[in-house]
Amino acid sequence: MAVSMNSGMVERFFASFDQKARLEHGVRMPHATQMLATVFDPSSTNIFAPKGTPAQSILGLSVLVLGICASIFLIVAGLLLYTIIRYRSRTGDENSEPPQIYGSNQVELSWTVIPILIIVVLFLASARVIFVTQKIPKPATALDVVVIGHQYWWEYRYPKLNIVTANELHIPVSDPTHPTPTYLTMSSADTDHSFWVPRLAGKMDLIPNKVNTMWIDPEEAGLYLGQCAQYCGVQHAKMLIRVYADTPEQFSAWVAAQQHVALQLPSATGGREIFLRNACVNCHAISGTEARGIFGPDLSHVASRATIASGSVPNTPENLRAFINNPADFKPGALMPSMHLNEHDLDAVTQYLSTLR
Ligand code: HEC
Ligand SMILES: [Cu+2]
Repeated sequence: MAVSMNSGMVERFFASFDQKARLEHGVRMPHATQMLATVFDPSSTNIFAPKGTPAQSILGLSVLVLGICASIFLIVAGLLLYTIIRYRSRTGDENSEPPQIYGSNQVELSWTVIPILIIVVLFLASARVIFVTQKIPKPATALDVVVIGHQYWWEYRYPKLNIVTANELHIPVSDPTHPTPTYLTMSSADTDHSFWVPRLAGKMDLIPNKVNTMWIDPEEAGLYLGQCAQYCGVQHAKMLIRVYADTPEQFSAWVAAQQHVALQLPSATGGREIFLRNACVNCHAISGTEARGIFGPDLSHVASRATIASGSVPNTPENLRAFINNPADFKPGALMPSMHLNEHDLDAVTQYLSTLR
């Protein structure tokens, strides 16, 4: 059967890598290097380049499972190949049936006992990883973050630090000698989501009315990318995750900036008033103003984020303006309606939001 893929589809497929690489590196690379970069780039989502304890145990388990499966495949395929070649039909064969053998205790015992042993090994190895990743005591130095999944964005609350933000999770890097892991308490506002940052840990589901927990401890500062890994609606694919593992200095600077009440620059008064006059306030919160909506991302420090719309769009003034004008241009099916602002109001609101660092 022929695989039908027109050139448009191929282009769009590559364009998705292109966009990802541009977000990661801020530059546009040629397609072929990009493909390779997404496979080998340490800042991509490569499960073979773990940078945290849970991801490392999972890689260990994966290698064991892949190793066992590869050996089974080689033995079975090898025996099959041998039999096919050794007992192929030859000229001069007498076309009679070979002797029939019924029942062999040795053979039956071996194909029962060996698979059971393999399953027991796989079971014990998996159980060990589950215990290692779940049942460890939480150190006093741990940071607590509440993660709430929304169609199609992530809400992050830092209860002890009094910070609410969206889509870009900032956590401290965890030095193995003085671990500062981050404990995530996860739930959902609507449907099932799944938090998956492959280089840091396995997947954890976010389920309405149920609280799940997981922890991450990036050992190297930098940006770790992830993706909602549970189909949650039309824009599930653009529900991306960005985890920034900050050095202690970067992290305290970020915390201090986020704890400030949103800026009220005199130059942005016009845009602020338009924002507060519109239905934006029903869905968005901006600290220090009457805007207290919780249906959409907190915008108090939206300009401090590198991306908008859950990691799917670089946060430039042009993109911000175009997104406010019609979110569906970027995320068809996103739960923010087009607000039909006129050109003047659009410019003013964009200018205001761009000051919210
Ligand atoms: C009905 C609720 C609703 C209204 C009204 C609304 N928004 Fe939104 N907004 C959302 C939701 C939901 C998202 C998240 C979209 C996504 O990423 O899937 C969002 C995302 C955004 C973002 C991107 C934030 C980020 O960090 O990704 C900006 C900026 C924004 N809205 C500005 C506005 C402005 C300005 C107005 C008023 C003109 C407005 N919104 C009105 C619900 C709303
Ligand atoms: Cu989701």
